[in-house]
Amino acid sequence: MEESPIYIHYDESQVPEYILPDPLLLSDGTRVTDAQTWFERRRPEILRLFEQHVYGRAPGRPQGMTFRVTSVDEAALGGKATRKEVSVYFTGEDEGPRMDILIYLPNGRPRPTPLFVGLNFFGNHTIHPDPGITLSTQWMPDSQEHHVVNHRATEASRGTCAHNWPVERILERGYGLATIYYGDLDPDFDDGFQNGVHPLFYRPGQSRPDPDEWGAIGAWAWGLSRAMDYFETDDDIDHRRVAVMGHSRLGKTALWAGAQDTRFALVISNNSGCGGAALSRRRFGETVKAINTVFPHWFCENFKQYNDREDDLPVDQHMLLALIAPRPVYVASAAEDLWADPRGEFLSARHADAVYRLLGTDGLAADEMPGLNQPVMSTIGYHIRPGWHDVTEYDWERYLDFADIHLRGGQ
Ligand code: GTR
Repeated sequence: MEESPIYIHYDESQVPEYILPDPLLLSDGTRVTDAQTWFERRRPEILRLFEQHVYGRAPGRPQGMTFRVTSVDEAALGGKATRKEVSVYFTGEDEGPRMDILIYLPNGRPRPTPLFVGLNFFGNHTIHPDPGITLSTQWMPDSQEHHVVNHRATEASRGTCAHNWPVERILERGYGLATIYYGDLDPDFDDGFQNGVHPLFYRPGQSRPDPDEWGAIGAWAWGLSRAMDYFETDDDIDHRRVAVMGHSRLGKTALWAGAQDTRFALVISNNSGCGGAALSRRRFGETVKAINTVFPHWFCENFKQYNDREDDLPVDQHMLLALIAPRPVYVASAAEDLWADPRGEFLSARHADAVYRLLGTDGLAADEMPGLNQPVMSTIGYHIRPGWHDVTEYDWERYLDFADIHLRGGQ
């Protein structure tokens, strides 16, 4: 089949007219007017549609999964924190795939502690120069900036992502932080799903996921739920007040994790763009076809049917945010990150508002896109800041403010 070229526009006047699917209309045409119908009928319907057409179905918690606390230092970061490392053995066997969770908890604060959890791009040892963090031995993409040589981290990799993770500040404000290298779940390249966690769940004779089964984003999100399984067992962590956060592809992942797993009390999308918070039908910046071409392993196989056919999707990304309702969700954009379509991210939040209001919250307290650095702190939060695609100090300060309001009732 002749492939049409990938068409990208950054021009608001090029946004086609589109009609969004209505989150409050059941597939049989009935209007949803009460919370019970939302939770019992419409929410499950939308969840299935995202599984079938976008991210793929994921398995649940594997039987036999075990946790092992591999290190604890109660005087980490000059006494400010307790640092723990926990290995999650998905099959219960040491040789099988596992993920390693790094956790910092603030000392001198009441336990159990509310917590942020997020996947990281280059290994747990990159989020802080703390020499006590175990260096990842996993495959990762070669990188001069992160001192990854022959696909392995080196001692020089330590702390190379610290600017994205203000650990001391998070602790100071009374929160813990947990993080996991996303490559522990599935290394981020297209290998036909032979490595990572997918093969653990193949039926006899199956060698890659079915068209409606999970891709890489599904596996990364699944890992966040497995981390939550651990948090539920740790008396130092308040598993009822866990915020899941992610940037970019990991922002898409945080949204999908929060949409599926209602144990996450709050969800944060930093510059998640296409397949994250941004509306696909706008085709602004990165499009469905562009993302499926460059990253053929991120979504389920069925999603490729919507290349250049966004209007045929039975969902759009405002419905992903709606799945999180009534739990607080924060969408953050960056003004120069046009690839991620800031306006499309805002409009998604706008169009999720009806569901949030139906469920008795204040939804999104902004009809129009706010100006730069004017955060909206309603149950749906939103900001756009100046600058590029990145997680900055400004972003984190807003997430901490948002968590203070919605996880600790303003404290
Ligand atoms: C880009 C991709 C985006 C975003 C980003 C990232 O190349 O097109 O969808 O996920 O990567 O994760 O940094």
